[in-house]
Amino acid sequence: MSVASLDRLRDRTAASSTGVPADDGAREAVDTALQDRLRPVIVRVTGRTGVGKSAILAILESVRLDADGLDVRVHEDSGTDRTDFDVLVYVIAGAVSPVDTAFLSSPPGGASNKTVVVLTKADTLDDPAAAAAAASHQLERTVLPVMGATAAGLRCTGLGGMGRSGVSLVMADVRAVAASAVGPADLLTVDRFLAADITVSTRRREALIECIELRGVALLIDVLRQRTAASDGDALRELADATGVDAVLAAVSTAVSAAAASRDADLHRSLQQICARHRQVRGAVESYLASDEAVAAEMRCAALYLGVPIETGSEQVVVEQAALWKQRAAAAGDSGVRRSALALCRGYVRMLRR
Ligand SMILES: Nc1nc2c(ncn2[C@@H]2O[C@H](COP(=O)(O)OP(=O)(O)O)[C@@H](O)[C@H]2O)c(=O)[nH]1
Ligand SMILES: [Mg+2]
Repeated sequence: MSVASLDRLRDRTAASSTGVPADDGAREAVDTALQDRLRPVIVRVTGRTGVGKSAILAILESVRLDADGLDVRVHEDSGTDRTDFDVLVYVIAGAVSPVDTAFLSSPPGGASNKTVVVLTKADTLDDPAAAAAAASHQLERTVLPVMGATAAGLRCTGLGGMGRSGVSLVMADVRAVAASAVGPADLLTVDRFLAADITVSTRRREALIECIELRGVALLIDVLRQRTAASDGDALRELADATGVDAVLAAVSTAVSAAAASRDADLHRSLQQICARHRQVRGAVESYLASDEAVAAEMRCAALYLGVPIETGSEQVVVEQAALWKQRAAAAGDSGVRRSALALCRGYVRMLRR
């Protein structure tokens, strides 16, 4: 949605109400609805103290989340404040606690599609996939396992790597450890690793752990030993894959896009209510709602709501889609489905006219 068409709506509303004091309310209502539409998308990272939220926050801050042109703000809190948000990333570590269950059974903003649950510190678990599956079962929603600190260490400066306290990952040291006699028994605990009799200094080994955790170091050593020709980039990419961070980013990204798209649905709903209350702005609002942009936005919201793609292609494809959604609207029992099917039908018809 371009800001220009929203500006046009604001201007038209202002023009239609100039000099009529009773219309200040209408103009303010439209302004508020537009401000709500354009405010930044808030991603709230929540969970108990010490679960590892800060690493998850660092990961989310290291990427550009697409919010259809809106700013995205990510912040962290411990679940007690009631600030408004668009997307909730709930972080757990280890076993699910009753606090987690209670929080997630009635998350503050409702709708579970706004919530992504992650099980971090996966590097400390023997079987992260099994632990995540157990947590998913308990919480009755998908729980994504992630090695938060390792992924954050890899991301802070791209794949170059930078630990929490700004220590960067020295691949030469990782290679030196891989070339040494360090064995699986030395990688069981941090103490054992630091005590191992190898040439890489203790301080340097600590820096590696600081950056990507012991498990990250162990995984990198494995990769380098198994694929001796692997470049630093290849090895780091493989470690990044093992952290599970991609699935977390994909889930958050989907939730952010959905939040951005639902802003249009909210805007259109507010505008319709404003129209019903204030006759003087009806013309301006209706002409906006009939614009190509607004019809396309409604279509995107509807496609998202119904979980279907928007088909593009030949005129015939578009005609078929328009007919199909008209039919589905007529057959729909549920009013949300009917409204969305109609929006899709209208959208396809509009595509034909362009
Ligand atoms: N092993 C491991 N430790 C982690 C991970 N994430 C965080 N930690 C550690 O857990 C502790 C609490 O982390 P922090 O992010 O500050 O927790 P917060 O209170 O939820 O923000 C710190 O000592 C972190 O180093 C992780 O993925 N793996
Ligand atoms: Mg923190």
